[in-house]
Amino acid sequence: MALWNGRPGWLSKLGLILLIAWLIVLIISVFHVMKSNPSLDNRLTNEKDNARKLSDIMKNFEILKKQNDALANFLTRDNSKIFNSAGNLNDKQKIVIDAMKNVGNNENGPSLEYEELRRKVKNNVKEMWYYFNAELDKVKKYADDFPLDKREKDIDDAIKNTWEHKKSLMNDLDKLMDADGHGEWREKESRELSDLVQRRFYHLQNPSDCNTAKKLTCSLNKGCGFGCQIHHLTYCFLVAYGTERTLILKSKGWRYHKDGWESVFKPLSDTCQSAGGSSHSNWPGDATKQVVSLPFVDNVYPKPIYQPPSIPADLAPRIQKIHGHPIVWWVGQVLKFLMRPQDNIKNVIDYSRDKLGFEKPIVGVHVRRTDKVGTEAAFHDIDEYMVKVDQYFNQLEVEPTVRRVFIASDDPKVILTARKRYTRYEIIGDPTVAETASVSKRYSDSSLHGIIVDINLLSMSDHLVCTFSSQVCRVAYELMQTYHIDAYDKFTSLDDSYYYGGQNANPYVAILDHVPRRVSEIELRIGDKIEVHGNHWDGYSKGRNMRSGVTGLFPSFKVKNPVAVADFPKYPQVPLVSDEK
Ligand SMILES: Nc1nc2c(ncn2[C@@H]2O[C@H](COP(=O)(O)OP(=O)(O)O)[C@@H](O)[C@H]2O)c(=O)[nH]1
Ligand SMILES: [Mg+2]
Repeated sequence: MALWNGRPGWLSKLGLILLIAWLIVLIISVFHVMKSNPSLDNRLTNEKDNARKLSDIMKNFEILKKQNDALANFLTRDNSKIFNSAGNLNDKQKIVIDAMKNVGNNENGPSLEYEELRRKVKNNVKEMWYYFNAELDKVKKYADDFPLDKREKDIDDAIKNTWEHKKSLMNDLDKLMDADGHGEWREKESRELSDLVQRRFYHLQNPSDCNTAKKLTCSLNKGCGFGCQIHHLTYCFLVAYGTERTLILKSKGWRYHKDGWESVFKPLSDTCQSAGGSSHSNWPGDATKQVVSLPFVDNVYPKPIYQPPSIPADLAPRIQKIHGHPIVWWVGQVLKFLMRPQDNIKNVIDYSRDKLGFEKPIVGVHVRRTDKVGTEAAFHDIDEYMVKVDQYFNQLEVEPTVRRVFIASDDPKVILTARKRYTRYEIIGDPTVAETASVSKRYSDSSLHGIIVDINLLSMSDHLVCTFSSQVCRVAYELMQTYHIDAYDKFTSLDDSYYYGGQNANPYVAILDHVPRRVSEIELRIGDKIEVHGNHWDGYSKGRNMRSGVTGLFPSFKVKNPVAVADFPKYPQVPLVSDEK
Protein backbone atom coordinates (compact mmCIF):
# COMPACT_ATOMS: atom_id res chain seq x y z
CA MET A 1 0.00 0.00 0.00
CA ALA A 2 2.83 2.38 0.85
CA LEU A 3 4.00 2.11 -2.75
CA TRP A 4 1.10 4.24 -3.76
CA ASN A 5 1.52 7.58 -2.10
CA GLY A 6 0.20 10.56 -4.00
CA ARG A 7 -1.23 9.13 -7.18
CA PRO A 8 -4.87 8.42 -6.41
CA GLY A 9 -5.63 12.06 -5.57
CA TRP A 10 -4.16 12.98 -8.93
CA LEU A 11 -6.38 10.50 -10.73
CA SER A 12 -9.43 11.71 -8.86
CA LYS A 13 -8.61 15.27 -9.93
CA LEU A 14 -8.48 14.17 -13.53
CA GLY A 15 -11.83 12.51 -13.08
CA LEU A 16 -13.18 15.74 -11.66
CA ILE A 17 -11.81 17.72 -14.59
CA LEU A 18 -13.61 15.32 -16.89
CA LEU A 19 -16.80 15.69 -14.90
CA ILE A 20 -16.65 19.47 -15.05
CA ALA A 21 -16.02 19.21 -18.75
CA TRP A 22 -19.18 17.12 -19.19
CA LEU A 23 -21.21 19.67 -17.36
CA ILE A 24 -19.82 22.41 -19.58
CA VAL A 25 -20.92 20.35 -22.57
CA LEU A 26 -24.47 20.35 -21.22
CA ILE A 27 -24.54 24.06 -20.61
CA ILE A 28 -23.16 24.81 -24.04
CA SER A 29 -25.59 22.46 -25.74
CA VAL A 30 -28.61 23.82 -23.98
CA PHE A 31 -27.41 27.34 -24.64
CA HIS A 32 -26.91 26.38 -28.26
CA VAL A 33 -30.48 25.21 -28.66
CA MET A 34 -32.09 27.93 -26.54
CA LYS A 35 -30.30 30.58 -28.51
CA SER A 36 -32.44 29.69 -31.51
CA ASN A 37 -35.00 32.38 -32.18
CA PRO A 38 -38.38 30.96 -33.19
CA SER A 39 -39.35 33.27 -36.04
CA LEU A 40 -42.19 31.76 -38.11
CA ASP A 41 -40.65 32.59 -41.49
CA ASN A 42 -37.43 30.83 -40.89
CA ARG A 43 -38.80 27.94 -38.94
CA LEU A 44 -39.21 25.36 -41.69
CA THR A 45 -35.91 26.08 -43.37
CA ASN A 46 -34.01 26.04 -40.13
CA GLU A 47 -35.63 23.12 -38.45
CA LYS A 48 -33.67 20.56 -40.41
CA ASP A 49 -30.48 22.44 -39.89
CA ASN A 50 -31.02 22.69 -36.16
CA ALA A 51 -32.01 19.06 -35.85
CA ARG A 52 -28.80 18.16 -37.63
CA LYS A 53 -26.76 20.35 -35.32
CA LEU A 54 -28.39 18.86 -32.28
CA SER A 55 -27.80 15.38 -33.55
CA ASP A 56 -24.14 16.38 -34.06
CA ILE A 57 -23.97 17.45 -30.45
CA MET A 58 -25.46 14.14 -29.41
CA LYS A 59 -22.92 12.28 -31.50
CA ASN A 60 -20.16 14.24 -29.87
CA PHE A 61 -21.60 13.36 -26.49
CA GLU A 62 -21.42 9.75 -27.54
CA ILE A 63 -17.78 10.08 -28.57
CA LEU A 64 -16.91 11.72 -25.27
CA LYS A 65 -18.81 9.03 -23.43
CA LYS A 66 -16.84 6.39 -25.27
CA GLN A 67 -13.61 8.10 -24.31
CA ASN A 68 -14.77 8.02 -20.72
CA ASP A 69 -15.62 4.32 -20.95
CA ALA A 70 -12.29 3.62 -22.58
CA LEU A 71 -10.60 5.35 -19.68
CA ALA A 72 -12.48 3.22 -17.18
CA ASN A 73 -11.56 0.09 -19.17
CA PHE A 74 -7.96 1.13 -19.23
CA LEU A 75 -7.96 1.16 -15.45
CA THR A 76 -9.57 -2.24 -15.09
CA ARG A 77 -8.57 -4.08 -18.24
CA ASP A 78 -6.31 -6.71 -16.64
CA ASN A 79 -9.05 -7.89 -14.31
CA SER A 80 -9.51 -11.15 -16.12
CA LYS A 81 -5.81 -12.05 -15.85
CA ILE A 82 -5.79 -11.24 -12.17
CA PHE A 83 -8.94 -13.18 -11.59
CA ASN A 84 -7.31 -16.23 -13.15
CA SER A 85 -4.26 -16.02 -10.97
CA ALA A 86 -5.99 -14.87 -7.79
CA GLY A 87 -8.84 -17.36 -7.70
CA ASN A 88 -12.12 -16.11 -6.25
CA LEU A 89 -11.21 -12.56 -5.30
CA ASN A 90 -14.14 -10.17 -5.14
CA ASP A 91 -14.49 -7.37 -7.69
CA LYS A 92 -13.09 -4.64 -5.45
CA GLN A 93 -10.03 -6.71 -4.56
CA LYS A 94 -9.43 -7.36 -8.23
CA ILE A 95 -9.62 -3.69 -9.07
CA VAL A 96 -7.19 -2.85 -6.26
CA ILE A 97 -4.61 -5.38 -7.41
CA ASP A 98 -5.10 -4.35 -10.99
CA ALA A 99 -4.70 -0.65 -10.31
CA MET A 100 -1.58 -1.22 -8.23
CA LYS A 101 -0.09 -3.19 -11.06
CA ASN A 102 -0.81 -0.41 -13.49
CA VAL A 103 0.67 2.35 -11.40
CA GLY A 104 3.94 0.70 -10.46
CA ASN A 105 5.90 1.74 -7.39
CA ASN A 106 8.06 4.52 -6.03
CA GLU A 107 11.32 2.68 -6.54
CA ASN A 108 10.90 2.22 -10.28
CA GLY A 109 8.85 5.32 -10.84
CA PRO A 110 5.39 5.14 -12.29
CA SER A 111 4.60 2.35 -14.71
CA LEU A 112 4.53 2.91 -18.46
CA GLU A 113 0.79 2.35 -18.46
CA TYR A 114 0.25 4.94 -15.75
CA GLU A 115 2.25 7.55 -17.64
CA GLU A 116 0.41 6.75 -20.87
CA LEU A 117 -2.89 7.07 -19.10
CA ARG A 118 -1.88 10.45 -17.63
CA ARG A 119 -0.99 11.82 -21.08
CA LYS A 120 -4.10 10.32 -22.62
CA VAL A 121 -6.38 12.03 -20.13
CA LYS A 122 -4.56 15.32 -20.63
CA ASN A 123 -5.00 15.02 -24.38
CA ASN A 124 -8.67 14.22 -24.03
CA VAL A 125 -9.27 17.31 -21.93
CA LYS A 126 -7.64 19.31 -24.74
CA GLU A 127 -9.85 17.54 -27.28
CA MET A 128 -12.88 18.54 -25.31
CA TRP A 129 -11.79 22.16 -25.35
CA TYR A 130 -11.49 21.96 -29.18
CA TYR A 131 -15.02 20.61 -29.21
CA PHE A 132 -16.50 23.35 -26.97
CA ASN A 133 -14.70 26.02 -28.92
CA ALA A 134 -15.96 24.70 -32.24
CA GLU A 135 -19.52 24.35 -30.92
CA LEU A 136 -19.56 27.90 -29.61
CA ASP A 137 -18.27 29.15 -32.97
CA LYS A 138 -21.19 27.39 -34.62
CA VAL A 139 -23.62 29.02 -32.19
CA LYS A 140 -22.21 32.41 -33.16
CA LYS A 141 -22.44 31.74 -36.87
CA TYR A 142 -25.68 29.78 -37.15
CA ALA A 143 -27.90 30.96 -34.29
CA ASP A 144 -31.47 30.28 -35.52
CA ASP A 145 -34.76 28.82 -34.51
CA PHE A 146 -36.58 25.64 -33.53
CA PRO A 147 -40.29 24.82 -33.11
CA LEU A 148 -41.05 24.96 -29.39
CA ASP A 149 -42.05 21.31 -28.85
CA LYS A 150 -38.97 19.99 -30.62
CA ARG A 151 -36.75 22.40 -28.77
CA GLU A 152 -38.11 21.23 -25.44
CA LYS A 153 -37.68 17.57 -26.32
CA ASP A 154 -34.12 18.12 -27.54
CA ILE A 155 -33.22 19.99 -24.40
CA ASP A 156 -34.74 17.26 -22.23
CA ASP A 157 -32.80 14.63 -24.17
CA ALA A 158 -29.59 16.61 -23.78
CA ILE A 159 -30.16 16.86 -20.02
CA LYS A 160 -30.89 13.11 -19.79
CA ASN A 161 -27.81 12.18 -21.80
CA THR A 162 -25.62 14.44 -19.74
CA TRP A 163 -27.11 13.05 -16.52
CA GLU A 164 -26.02 9.60 -17.66
CA HIS A 165 -22.54 10.88 -18.41
CA LYS A 166 -22.35 12.52 -15.02
CA LYS A 167 -23.60 9.38 -13.29
CA SER A 168 -21.04 7.27 -15.10
CA LEU A 169 -18.22 9.65 -14.22
CA MET A 170 -19.27 9.91 -10.58
CA ASN A 171 -19.34 6.15 -10.32
CA ASP A 172 -15.91 5.94 -11.97
CA LEU A 173 -14.60 8.42 -9.41
CA ASP A 174 -15.95 6.26 -6.59
CA LYS A 175 -14.31 3.24 -8.19
CA LEU A 176 -11.02 5.13 -8.39
CA MET A 177 -11.18 5.67 -4.64
CA ASP A 178 -11.96 2.01 -4.07
CA ALA A 179 -9.08 1.09 -6.34
CA ASP A 180 -6.45 3.47 -5.03
CA GLY A 181 -5.10 1.04 -2.46
CA HIS A 182 -5.62 3.40 0.51
CA GLY A 183 -8.93 2.00 1.72
CA GLU A 184 -7.42 0.09 4.61
CA TRP A 185 -5.32 3.06 5.64
CA ARG A 186 -8.35 5.38 5.63
CA GLU A 187 -10.33 2.98 7.77
CA LYS A 188 -7.51 2.54 10.28
CA GLU A 189 -6.66 6.24 10.43
CA SER A 190 -10.30 7.22 10.93
CA ARG A 191 -10.73 4.64 13.69
CA GLU A 192 -7.49 5.61 15.46
CA LEU A 193 -8.16 9.33 15.24
CA SER A 194 -11.66 8.97 16.65
CA ASP A 195 -10.29 6.67 19.36
CA LEU A 196 -7.61 9.22 20.32
CA VAL A 197 -10.16 12.04 20.53
CA GLN A 198 -12.61 9.95 22.58
CA ARG A 199 -9.83 8.93 25.00
CA ARG A 200 -8.86 12.59 25.44
CA PHE A 201 -12.50 13.50 26.13
CA TYR A 202 -12.75 10.69 28.65
CA HIS A 203 -9.52 11.82 30.34
CA LEU A 204 -10.74 15.43 30.55
CA GLN A 205 -14.08 14.41 32.03
CA ASN A 206 -12.74 11.92 34.57
CA PRO A 207 -10.18 13.68 36.79
CA SER A 208 -8.65 11.60 39.57
CA ASP A 209 -9.74 14.10 42.23
CA CYS A 210 -12.94 16.02 41.66
CA ASN A 211 -12.33 18.17 44.75
CA THR A 212 -9.31 19.84 43.22
CA ALA A 213 -10.11 19.50 39.50
CA LYS A 214 -10.47 22.66 37.40
CA LYS A 215 -14.09 22.92 36.19
CA LEU A 216 -16.23 24.76 33.68
CA THR A 217 -19.95 24.92 34.41
CA CYS A 218 -22.66 25.23 31.80
CA SER A 219 -26.43 25.24 32.03
CA LEU A 220 -28.33 23.08 29.52
CA ASN A 221 -31.56 25.00 29.78
CA LYS A 222 -31.09 27.50 26.99
CA GLY A 223 -34.54 28.73 25.93
CA CYS A 224 -34.61 26.93 22.58
CA GLY A 225 -35.22 23.54 20.94
CA PHE A 226 -33.33 20.26 21.36
CA GLY A 227 -30.93 20.75 18.44
CA CYS A 228 -30.12 24.24 19.62
CA GLN A 229 -29.50 23.00 23.19
CA ILE A 230 -27.25 20.19 21.92
CA HIS A 231 -25.21 22.76 20.00
CA HIS A 232 -25.05 24.95 23.09
CA LEU A 233 -23.73 21.99 25.11
CA THR A 234 -21.21 21.22 22.37
CA TYR A 235 -19.90 24.78 22.52
CA CYS A 236 -19.52 24.43 26.33
CA PHE A 237 -17.69 21.14 25.87
CA LEU A 238 -15.29 22.58 23.31
CA VAL A 239 -14.42 25.47 25.63
CA ALA A 240 -13.90 22.93 28.43
CA TYR A 241 -11.57 20.91 26.18
CA GLY A 242 -9.74 24.08 25.14
CA THR A 243 -9.24 25.30 28.72
CA GLU A 244 -8.59 21.81 30.15
CA ARG A 245 -11.47 22.13 32.60
CA THR A 246 -13.86 19.27 33.34
CA LEU A 247 -17.32 20.22 32.09
CA ILE A 248 -20.01 20.19 34.75
CA LEU A 249 -23.44 20.24 33.18
CA LYS A 250 -26.33 21.80 35.07
CA SER A 251 -29.47 20.20 33.70
CA LYS A 252 -31.97 19.72 36.53
CA GLY A 253 -35.35 21.14 35.51
CA TRP A 254 -34.51 20.71 31.81
CA ARG A 255 -37.44 21.89 29.68
CA TYR A 256 -37.53 18.48 27.90
CA HIS A 257 -37.32 16.40 31.11
CA LYS A 258 -37.27 17.76 34.64
CA ASP A 259 -34.84 15.05 35.83
CA GLY A 260 -32.25 16.40 33.44
CA TRP A 261 -29.68 15.08 31.00
CA GLU A 262 -29.08 11.74 32.72
CA SER A 263 -32.69 10.73 32.23
CA VAL A 264 -31.78 9.92 28.62
CA PHE A 265 -28.00 10.25 28.14
CA LYS A 266 -25.04 8.88 30.08
CA PRO A 267 -23.50 11.33 32.57
CA LEU A 268 -20.59 13.34 31.17
CA SER A 269 -18.38 11.96 33.93
CA ASP A 270 -18.09 8.86 36.10
CA THR A 271 -15.93 10.60 38.71
CA CYS A 272 -16.83 14.27 38.77
CA GLN A 273 -20.32 15.73 38.62
CA SER A 274 -20.21 18.31 41.40
CA ALA A 275 -19.86 22.00 40.58
CA GLY A 276 -18.28 22.64 43.99
CA GLY A 277 -14.84 24.22 44.33
CA SER A 278 -12.65 26.55 46.40
CA SER A 279 -12.93 29.56 44.08
CA HIS A 280 -15.45 30.66 41.44
CA SER A 281 -15.51 33.13 38.60
CA ASN A 282 -17.55 34.03 35.54
CA TRP A 283 -16.00 33.54 32.09
CA PRO A 284 -13.17 34.03 31.28
CA GLY A 285 -11.79 33.80 34.84
CA ASP A 286 -8.12 32.87 35.16
CA ALA A 287 -5.91 29.92 36.06
CA THR A 288 -6.25 30.59 39.80
CA LYS A 289 -10.01 30.02 39.75
CA GLN A 290 -11.13 26.44 40.26
CA VAL A 291 -14.63 26.82 38.82
CA VAL A 292 -15.49 29.05 35.86
CA SER A 293 -19.06 29.52 34.70
CA LEU A 294 -19.66 29.88 30.95
CA PRO A 295 -22.60 31.97 29.65
CA PHE A 296 -24.66 31.25 26.49
CA VAL A 297 -22.72 31.90 23.31
CA ASP A 298 -24.86 34.95 22.55
CA ASN A 299 -23.49 36.73 25.67
CA VAL A 300 -19.95 35.39 25.90
CA TYR A 301 -17.14 37.93 26.04
CA PRO A 302 -14.33 37.60 25.14
CA LYS A 303 -15.30 35.04 22.51
CA PRO A 304 -13.45 31.75 23.12
CA ILE A 305 -11.11 30.77 20.30
CA TYR A 306 -12.12 27.15 20.88
CA GLN A 307 -15.63 27.37 19.50
CA PRO A 308 -16.42 26.35 15.91
CA PRO A 309 -15.31 26.54 13.22
CA SER A 310 -11.84 26.02 14.76
CA ILE A 311 -10.38 22.56 15.06
CA PRO A 312 -7.31 21.72 17.20
CA ALA A 313 -4.02 22.54 15.49
CA ASP A 314 -2.35 19.33 16.67
CA LEU A 315 -5.03 17.18 15.02
CA ALA A 316 -5.80 19.39 12.02
CA PRO A 317 -3.52 17.74 9.44
CA ARG A 318 -4.94 14.31 10.28
CA ILE A 319 -8.57 15.45 10.28
CA GLN A 320 -8.14 17.35 7.01
CA LYS A 321 -6.62 14.31 5.39
CA ILE A 322 -9.46 11.94 6.20
CA HIS A 323 -12.44 14.28 6.03
CA GLY A 324 -13.93 16.70 3.50
CA HIS A 325 -15.41 19.04 6.14
CA PRO A 326 -13.19 18.94 9.25
CA ILE A 327 -15.35 21.02 11.61
CA VAL A 328 -18.30 18.69 11.00
CA TRP A 329 -16.12 15.68 11.83
CA TRP A 330 -14.87 17.41 14.99
CA VAL A 331 -18.36 18.38 16.18
CA GLY A 332 -19.52 14.83 15.34
CA GLN A 333 -16.85 13.45 17.68
CA VAL A 334 -18.09 15.71 20.50
CA LEU A 335 -21.66 14.50 19.89
CA LYS A 336 -20.47 10.91 19.92
CA PHE A 337 -19.11 11.48 23.41
CA LEU A 338 -21.99 13.60 24.73
CA MET A 339 -24.97 11.75 23.28
CA ARG A 340 -24.25 8.24 24.56
CA PRO A 341 -27.79 6.99 25.24
CA GLN A 342 -28.81 5.39 28.52
CA ASP A 343 -29.79 1.74 28.07
CA ASN A 344 -33.52 2.49 28.11
CA ILE A 345 -33.11 5.05 25.32
CA LYS A 346 -30.88 2.73 23.34
CA ASN A 347 -33.72 0.19 23.53
CA VAL A 348 -36.23 2.81 22.37
CA ILE A 349 -34.03 3.63 19.35
CA ASP A 350 -33.53 -0.04 18.45
CA TYR A 351 -37.22 -0.81 18.92
CA SER A 352 -38.29 2.13 16.72
CA ARG A 353 -35.84 1.14 14.03
CA ASP A 354 -37.23 -2.40 13.89
CA LYS A 355 -40.86 -1.35 14.15
CA LEU A 356 -40.52 1.17 11.33
CA GLY A 357 -38.54 -1.23 9.14
CA PHE A 358 -35.57 1.12 8.91
CA GLU A 359 -33.25 -0.70 6.52
CA LYS A 360 -30.61 0.36 4.05
CA PRO A 361 -30.50 1.63 1.40
CA ILE A 362 -32.49 4.51 2.79
CA VAL A 363 -32.66 8.27 2.44
CA GLY A 364 -33.45 10.34 5.55
CA VAL A 365 -35.67 13.36 5.00
CA HIS A 366 -36.22 16.02 7.66
CA VAL A 367 -39.07 18.42 7.01
CA ARG A 368 -39.23 21.30 9.48
CA ARG A 369 -42.59 22.99 9.81
CA THR A 370 -44.67 24.65 12.61
CA ASP A 371 -42.90 27.52 14.39
CA LYS A 372 -39.94 27.61 11.99
CA VAL A 373 -41.77 28.33 8.75
CA GLY A 374 -42.16 31.98 7.87
CA THR A 375 -40.05 33.07 10.84
CA GLU A 376 -36.59 31.51 10.55
CA ALA A 377 -36.99 29.56 7.28
CA ALA A 378 -39.06 29.42 4.10
CA PHE A 379 -41.70 26.76 3.40
CA HIS A 380 -40.65 23.88 1.13
CA ASP A 381 -43.23 21.45 -0.18
CA ILE A 382 -42.56 17.72 0.26
CA ASP A 383 -42.22 17.48 -3.55
CA GLU A 384 -39.04 19.58 -3.39
CA TYR A 385 -37.49 17.12 -0.96
CA MET A 386 -38.59 14.15 -3.08
CA VAL A 387 -36.89 15.54 -6.21
CA LYS A 388 -33.61 15.34 -4.28
CA VAL A 389 -34.47 11.87 -2.99
CA ASP A 390 -35.02 10.79 -6.59
CA GLN A 391 -31.72 12.25 -7.67
CA TYR A 392 -29.98 10.27 -4.96
CA PHE A 393 -31.55 6.97 -6.05
CA ASN A 394 -31.11 7.74 -9.76
CA GLN A 395 -27.36 8.08 -9.41
CA LEU A 396 -26.91 4.67 -7.74
CA GLU A 397 -25.22 2.21 -10.04
CA VAL A 398 -27.67 -0.53 -9.04
CA GLU A 399 -31.35 0.30 -8.54
CA PRO A 400 -32.45 -0.99 -5.10
CA THR A 401 -35.46 -3.32 -5.01
CA VAL A 402 -37.32 -0.63 -3.10
CA ARG A 403 -36.80 3.11 -2.79
CA ARG A 404 -37.06 3.51 0.98
CA VAL A 405 -37.38 6.92 2.60
CA PHE A 406 -37.48 7.78 6.29
CA ILE A 407 -39.32 11.02 7.02
CA ALA A 408 -39.02 12.92 10.30
CA SER A 409 -41.03 16.06 10.86
CA ASP A 410 -42.71 18.18 13.50
CA ASP A 411 -45.91 17.97 11.40
CA PRO A 412 -47.59 14.53 11.00
CA LYS A 413 -49.34 15.65 7.78
CA VAL A 414 -46.00 15.63 5.98
CA ILE A 415 -45.60 11.87 6.42
CA LEU A 416 -49.24 11.15 5.52
CA THR A 417 -49.10 13.34 2.40
CA ALA A 418 -45.85 11.76 1.24
CA ARG A 419 -47.36 8.28 1.58
CA LYS A 420 -50.36 9.32 -0.49
CA ARG A 421 -48.38 11.07 -3.21
CA TYR A 422 -45.41 8.72 -3.48
CA THR A 423 -46.89 5.25 -3.67
CA ARG A 424 -43.89 3.95 -5.62
CA TYR A 425 -41.73 4.50 -2.52
CA GLU A 426 -41.67 2.85 0.85
CA ILE A 427 -42.21 5.85 3.09
CA ILE A 428 -41.46 5.09 6.71
CA GLY A 429 -41.92 7.45 9.64
CA ASP A 430 -44.15 7.81 12.65
CA PRO A 431 -46.90 10.46 12.47
CA THR A 432 -47.55 10.04 16.20
CA VAL A 433 -43.96 11.04 16.96
CA ALA A 434 -44.38 14.08 14.72
CA GLU A 435 -47.57 14.87 16.62
CA THR A 436 -45.64 15.04 19.93
CA ALA A 437 -43.27 17.54 18.30
CA SER A 438 -46.03 20.12 17.82
CA VAL A 439 -45.25 23.36 19.61
CA SER A 440 -47.77 22.77 22.44
CA LYS A 441 -46.52 19.24 23.25
CA ARG A 442 -42.87 19.70 22.39
CA TYR A 443 -41.35 20.15 25.83
CA SER A 444 -42.34 16.80 27.31
CA ASP A 445 -40.74 13.41 28.05
CA SER A 446 -42.44 11.63 25.15
CA SER A 447 -41.48 14.39 22.74
CA LEU A 448 -37.88 14.07 23.95
CA HIS A 449 -37.81 10.37 23.09
CA GLY A 450 -39.27 11.19 19.67
CA ILE A 451 -36.67 13.77 18.74
CA ILE A 452 -33.81 11.52 19.93
CA VAL A 453 -35.11 8.63 17.80
CA ASP A 454 -35.66 10.90 14.78
CA ILE A 455 -32.19 12.47 14.97
CA ASN A 456 -30.55 9.06 15.36
CA LEU A 457 -32.41 7.49 12.44
CA LEU A 458 -31.71 10.50 10.22
CA SER A 459 -28.02 10.20 11.06
CA MET A 460 -28.02 6.49 10.17
CA SER A 461 -29.44 7.11 6.68
CA ASP A 462 -27.32 6.78 3.55
CA HIS A 463 -28.13 10.32 2.49
CA LEU A 464 -29.85 13.25 4.20
CA VAL A 465 -32.27 15.64 2.53
CA CYS A 466 -33.28 18.59 4.69
CA THR A 467 -32.91 22.29 5.36
CA PHE A 468 -29.66 23.21 7.09
CA SER A 469 -31.44 26.22 8.56
CA SER A 470 -32.74 23.65 11.09
CA GLN A 471 -30.48 22.69 13.98
CA VAL A 472 -32.22 19.30 14.09
CA CYS A 473 -30.86 18.40 10.67
CA ARG A 474 -27.44 19.86 11.37
CA VAL A 475 -27.14 17.66 14.48
CA ALA A 476 -28.17 14.61 12.40
CA TYR A 477 -25.55 15.50 9.75
CA GLU A 478 -22.84 15.89 12.41
CA LEU A 479 -23.74 12.57 14.04
CA MET A 480 -23.83 10.92 10.61
CA GLN A 481 -20.08 11.52 10.32
CA THR A 482 -19.45 9.09 13.18
CA TYR A 483 -20.84 6.22 11.07
CA HIS A 484 -18.61 6.80 8.06
CA ILE A 485 -15.01 7.62 7.34
CA ASP A 486 -16.03 10.67 5.35
CA ALA A 487 -19.72 11.49 4.82
CA TYR A 488 -19.20 15.19 4.19
CA ASP A 489 -21.17 15.05 0.92
CA LYS A 490 -24.00 12.75 2.00
CA PHE A 491 -26.55 15.54 2.25
CA THR A 492 -28.71 17.85 0.18
CA SER A 493 -29.84 21.05 1.86
CA LEU A 494 -32.76 22.92 0.34
CA ASP A 495 -31.61 26.17 1.90
CA ASP A 496 -28.46 27.07 3.87
CA SER A 497 -24.96 25.70 3.59
CA TYR A 498 -23.70 24.06 6.77
CA TYR A 499 -22.80 26.43 9.60
CA TYR A 500 -22.50 26.32 13.36
CA GLY A 501 -24.80 28.77 15.18
CA GLY A 502 -22.81 31.56 16.84
CA GLN A 503 -19.57 30.41 15.22
CA ASN A 504 -16.54 32.70 14.99
CA ALA A 505 -16.09 34.49 11.68
CA ASN A 506 -14.20 32.54 9.02
CA PRO A 507 -14.39 34.24 5.61
CA TYR A 508 -13.97 32.35 2.36
CA VAL A 509 -10.98 33.10 0.13
CA ALA A 510 -10.99 33.55 -3.65
CA ILE A 511 -8.83 30.91 -5.30
CA LEU A 512 -9.51 32.13 -8.85
CA ASP A 513 -10.06 35.57 -10.36
CA HIS A 514 -13.56 36.37 -11.54
CA VAL A 515 -14.53 39.08 -13.99
CA PRO A 516 -18.24 39.87 -13.63
CA ARG A 517 -20.25 38.99 -16.74
CA ARG A 518 -23.65 40.23 -15.54
CA VAL A 519 -24.66 43.17 -13.37
CA SER A 520 -25.56 40.87 -10.49
CA GLU A 521 -22.01 39.46 -10.34
CA ILE A 522 -19.00 40.76 -8.41
CA GLU A 523 -15.30 40.78 -9.15
CA LEU A 524 -12.97 38.38 -7.36
CA ARG A 525 -9.21 38.56 -7.22
CA ILE A 526 -7.19 35.64 -5.94
CA GLY A 527 -6.73 36.03 -2.18
CA ASP A 528 -9.79 38.29 -1.68
CA LYS A 529 -11.68 37.50 1.50
CA ILE A 530 -15.37 36.87 0.93
CA GLU A 531 -18.14 36.87 3.48
CA VAL A 532 -20.45 34.25 1.97
CA HIS A 533 -24.17 34.74 2.62
CA GLY A 534 -25.34 31.56 0.92
CA ASN A 535 -24.92 29.03 -1.82
CA HIS A 536 -27.75 29.24 -4.36
CA TRP A 537 -27.08 25.62 -5.40
CA ASP A 538 -27.10 26.63 -9.08
CA GLY A 539 -23.38 27.15 -9.51
CA TYR A 540 -23.43 30.59 -7.87
CA SER A 541 -23.05 31.86 -4.33
CA LYS A 542 -23.83 35.28 -2.94
CA GLY A 543 -21.49 37.21 -0.71
CA ARG A 544 -19.61 40.40 0.06
CA ASN A 545 -16.08 40.95 -1.16
CA MET A 546 -14.35 42.36 1.93
CA ARG A 547 -11.71 44.11 -0.20
CA SER A 548 -14.11 45.99 -2.47
CA GLY A 549 -17.09 46.07 -0.10
CA VAL A 550 -19.37 44.99 -2.99
CA THR A 551 -22.09 42.34 -2.53
CA GLY A 552 -23.24 40.05 -5.35
CA LEU A 553 -22.99 36.68 -7.08
CA PHE A 554 -19.89 34.72 -8.06
CA PRO A 555 -19.24 31.13 -9.19
CA SER A 556 -19.11 28.92 -6.09
CA PHE A 557 -16.09 26.98 -7.34
CA LYS A 558 -13.91 30.09 -7.33
CA VAL A 559 -13.79 30.35 -3.54
CA LYS A 560 -12.82 28.04 -0.73
CA ASN A 561 -13.41 28.10 2.98
CA PRO A 562 -10.04 27.68 4.70
CA VAL A 563 -10.02 25.28 7.64
CA ALA A 564 -9.89 27.33 10.86
CA VAL A 565 -7.35 26.08 13.35
CA ALA A 566 -6.69 27.07 16.98
CA ASP A 567 -4.09 26.03 19.53
CA PHE A 568 -5.91 23.65 21.81
CA PRO A 569 -4.07 21.75 24.59
CA LYS A 570 -2.36 18.60 23.30
CA TYR A 571 -3.17 16.27 26.20
CA PRO A 572 0.28 14.62 26.34
CA GLN A 573 -0.93 12.37 29.22
CA VAL A 574 -3.15 10.54 26.72
CA PRO A 575 -1.13 8.18 24.48
CA LEU A 576 -1.49 8.84 20.75
CA VAL A 577 -2.26 5.20 20.14
CA SER A 578 -4.26 3.13 22.60
CA ASP A 579 -2.19 0.46 24.47
CA GLU A 580 -5.24 -1.80 24.57
CA LYS A 581 -4.91 -4.18 21.71
N1 LIG B 1 -39.62 14.45 16.90
C1 LIG B 1 -39.31 15.47 16.13
N2 LIG B 1 -39.27 16.72 16.64
C2 LIG B 1 -38.93 17.74 15.84
C3 LIG B 1 -38.60 17.54 14.47
N3 LIG B 1 -38.29 18.73 13.93
C4 LIG B 1 -38.40 19.64 14.92
N4 LIG B 1 -38.79 19.07 16.08
C5 LIG B 1 -39.04 19.74 17.36
O1 LIG B 1 -38.73 21.11 17.22
C6 LIG B 1 -37.56 21.45 17.97
C7 LIG B 1 -36.73 22.42 17.17
O2 LIG B 1 -35.47 22.41 17.68
P1 LIG B 1 -34.37 23.49 17.36
O3 LIG B 1 -33.14 22.96 17.98
O4 LIG B 1 -34.82 24.83 17.77
O5 LIG B 1 -34.19 23.39 15.80
P2 LIG B 1 -34.69 24.33 14.64
O6 LIG B 1 -35.70 25.27 15.22
O7 LIG B 1 -35.27 23.40 13.64
O8 LIG B 1 -33.47 25.03 14.16
C8 LIG B 1 -36.90 20.13 18.23
O9 LIG B 1 -36.07 20.13 19.30
C9 LIG B 1 -38.08 19.20 18.41
O10 LIG B 1 -38.62 19.35 19.70
C10 LIG B 1 -38.65 16.21 13.95
O11 LIG B 1 -38.39 15.92 12.80
N5 LIG B 1 -39.01 15.22 14.82
MG1 LIG C 1 -35.41 26.55 16.88
